[in-house]
Amino acid sequence: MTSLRTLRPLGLAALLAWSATAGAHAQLTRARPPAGAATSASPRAVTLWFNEQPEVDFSAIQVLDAAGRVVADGALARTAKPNGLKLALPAPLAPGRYVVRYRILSVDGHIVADEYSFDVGSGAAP
Ligand SMILES: [Cu+2]
Repeated sequence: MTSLRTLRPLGLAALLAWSATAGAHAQLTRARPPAGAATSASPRAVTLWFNEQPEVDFSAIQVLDAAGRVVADGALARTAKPNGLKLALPAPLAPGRYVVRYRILSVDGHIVADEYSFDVGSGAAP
């Protein structure tokens, strides 16, 4: 990325104004497992893709069980495909409902946070 110091003040202001009006926050475009999914077996990882590359060092993904306990929360890896972040699960997930909670830093400096749920095991209690 071009150093901000090389931008003249007017250019920087214009850039920031453009970012604001363009709504340049990162947005979730794809997830595995996806929101609302019912997987027959535990996934090995949770992977989220965005419309731009999040700052991996300033982003977090957590997986919580139905009781709200954090079952996965660790270092993220970039995916081979662009704009993805991957959280490996330390152990297989028992059948049940899980929440994926994420908080990522967009390249425009804004924090984007959201969550969704998925089920492991067919016939998981709602
Ligand atoms: Cu933004």
